[in-house]
Amino acid sequence: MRYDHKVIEQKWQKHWASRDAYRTPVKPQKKFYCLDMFPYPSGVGLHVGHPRGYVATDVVSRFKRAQGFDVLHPMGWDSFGLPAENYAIKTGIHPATTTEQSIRRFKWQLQSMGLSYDWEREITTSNPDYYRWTQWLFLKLYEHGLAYQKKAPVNWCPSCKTVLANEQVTQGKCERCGTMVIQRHLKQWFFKITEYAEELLASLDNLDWPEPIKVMQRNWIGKSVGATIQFAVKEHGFTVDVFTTRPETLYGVTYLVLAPEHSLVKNLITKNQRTLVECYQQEIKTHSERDRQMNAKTGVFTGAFALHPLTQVKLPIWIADYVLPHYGSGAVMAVPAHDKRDWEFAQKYRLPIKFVVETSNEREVYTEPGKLINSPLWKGLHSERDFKQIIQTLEEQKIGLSDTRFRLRDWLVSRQRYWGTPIPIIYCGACGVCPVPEADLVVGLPHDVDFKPTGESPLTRSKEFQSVRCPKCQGKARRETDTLDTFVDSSWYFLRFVNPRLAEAAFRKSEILSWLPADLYVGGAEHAVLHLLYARFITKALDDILNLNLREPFKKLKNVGLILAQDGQKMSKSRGNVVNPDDVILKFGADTLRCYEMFLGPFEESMPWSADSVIGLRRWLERIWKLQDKVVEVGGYSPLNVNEVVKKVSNDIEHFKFNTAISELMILTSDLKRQMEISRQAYKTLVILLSPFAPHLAEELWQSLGSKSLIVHATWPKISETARMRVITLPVVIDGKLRTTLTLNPNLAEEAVVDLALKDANAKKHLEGKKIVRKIYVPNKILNFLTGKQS
Ligand code: ANZ
Ligand code: ZN
Repeated sequence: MRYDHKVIEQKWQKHWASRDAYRTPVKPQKKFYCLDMFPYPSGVGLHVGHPRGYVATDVVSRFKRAQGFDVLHPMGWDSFGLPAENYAIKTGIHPATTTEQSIRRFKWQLQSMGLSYDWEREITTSNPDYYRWTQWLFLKLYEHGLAYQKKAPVNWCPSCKTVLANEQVTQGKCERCGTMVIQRHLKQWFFKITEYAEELLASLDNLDWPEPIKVMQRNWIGKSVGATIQFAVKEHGFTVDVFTTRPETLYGVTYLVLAPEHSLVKNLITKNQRTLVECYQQEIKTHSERDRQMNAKTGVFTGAFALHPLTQVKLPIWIADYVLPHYGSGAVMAVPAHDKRDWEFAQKYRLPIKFVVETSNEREVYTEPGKLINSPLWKGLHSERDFKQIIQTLEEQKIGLSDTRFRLRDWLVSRQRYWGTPIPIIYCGACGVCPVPEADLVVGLPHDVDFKPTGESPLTRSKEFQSVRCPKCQGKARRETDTLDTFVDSSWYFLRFVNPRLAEAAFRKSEILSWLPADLYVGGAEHAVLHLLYARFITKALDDILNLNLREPFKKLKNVGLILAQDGQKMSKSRGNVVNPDDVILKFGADTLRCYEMFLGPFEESMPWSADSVIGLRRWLERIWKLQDKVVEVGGYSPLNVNEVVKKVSNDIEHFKFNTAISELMILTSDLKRQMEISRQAYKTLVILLSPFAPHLAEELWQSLGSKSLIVHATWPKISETARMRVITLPVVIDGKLRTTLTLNPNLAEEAVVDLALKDANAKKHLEGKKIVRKIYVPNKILNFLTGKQS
């Protein structure tokens, strides 16, 4: 019989579905929540890179089920977002239509890989029964002061008349038309993630996450410990606060710099400098924050001076692009001798430079720690070691306070877009900003809307959507027309999987802990910061609001490496190097695709696709298929090290070393292939170890071995149990020389033992052309042959 993957795979996929083989247990005893980052269902379908992570979580899910865990392994669709909307703008096809088609295609592709998702729990973020609860989440945050409105700069293309996401701005220009993008200030909604900055940072330490991801999150949160120091501006009678991480360099300050947007600037400028300063402020408005940090520094003098708090020296106050308005206090004490940016700026505008940390070369900026000099208050102190003491003196002298700042900003969640969750807010002329009452949810996204970009939210063009009664006074009011960032949709979906069909709440509080935190979360490293940080924040916020007893959503995180094209490039439609999983499945089968993707190399590394290796994996599965014919009911070869193999494969799966798990199984396969007869038990072990990787083939073989139940419900071999499998190693000696060993059942009869020995390849070689004149068999000890010349 031929290994016909098409027949086998379709047969078992149907069978598993009809038997609900992957239904999640309702009341888990020993839970394992195995989660994939749910995909955005794009129009082009999956390429072979996508399933790598999905196959890995599938292998782990099957392995855990076999080990007796109750597994939650769900899948869903992150289906709101820009690509569908942009496609709709281009083609006129409604995003709801394209989204539905894409989901159907994605789902079909995933199902054809035999992934063991519980499809009963499928969720779609663009469905009202999901986004109703995203709106509920917004209301909860609003109610607890964690959602608020303020004016914020947005990227604005004056030609397209639209707001652009940062990703749509390249080198300051609009991605579509090339016009220079400007910054406009619009009222926007924010989530107060900064309130959780300290905890988001601190609890990273206890997570089983890849270190590079933790480092990226730490940098993104960007905690800086230092001091805020006050500088008096005598003639105006106020002070300028500056935040510094190097308070010990205070004696080296030679000027101050404010962000051009700083609110004090207008009070500071002298008559002579007014025009210059105002022109500069206008110019800066067109520069993005990134440009301001990258490009050569520019600035202008305000005409005003501040007093040095220790020396009373007059310090000129400048404004410059390199000082950002939303970090620290938006003002800097410049120490050109010890800060690179200040050094460049001082060189350019001929400002004084004063060294206060000892260096051997005062012609260059010195940013390292060292002994303090020219600092009367801190004679002989060290800039780093005596940091605390230095801040203490500042506090005693009442010129500064110990201070900690974070780089993290609040999360801007409103979008002037159509294809997203409507923000559940109503504006009333009399009552102001009113949250939609929970009972009035869902605020449905209207279908017939002109979503052409004009800069306004498309929903403003739906009068029907906008006009509403005020929930407080019943007067005429209007709805918020912005929609939520899709990262809000994905910031809580892992909670919805617990009760995905629940109609009266987002989840049942009492059931959250029966599954969460997710024991394993797998996805691409591109989500290192935003998604993972938002999900952590929302979990903490919901815990504070609802007492969920859950501080972190994902216990263990693994990042899947990319699959590159055969040429080593990224797979992309435009390069024409995309390998489609459907083709591979058609030709070689889903099991081959799955095994190949797991065998490819270390899970977290990028690897090029190799068509040849795919064939190699297919051949391996064929060899396993053919081994069926060698299985005997009684006796037969049983490898001695089978216990070791079980141990190794289990360990490798546990540690995401799928490639070495498979090579271990390949070695076992070769070992079995060398034998004439193999024991049923040995073959069964191979089949079950294979089953997480190649479930269809394993199920087929399992059934042909006469099993009554499904392999997907079978128990993983226990390591101790296989150790007790009674086998012995019997040395075979030919003419006084050890020529081979046999692994066999100790109860085998003498004829059977001799028979096995005569079929052994090594023994055969040494008996070739010879006549056996005597054989001595000592049961369980030795088999001896003496030969004579063949006559
Ligand atoms: C004096 C000084 C001396 C500084 C020195 C550095 C080195 P991090 O570590 O990123 O927190 N700074 C403060 N607010 C700023 C703003 N709004 N825009 C741009 N720069 C700002 O950096 C903190 C340092 O960045 C602060 O310490 C301040 O310069 C500058 F030898 O103060 B420092
Ligand atoms: Zn009202």
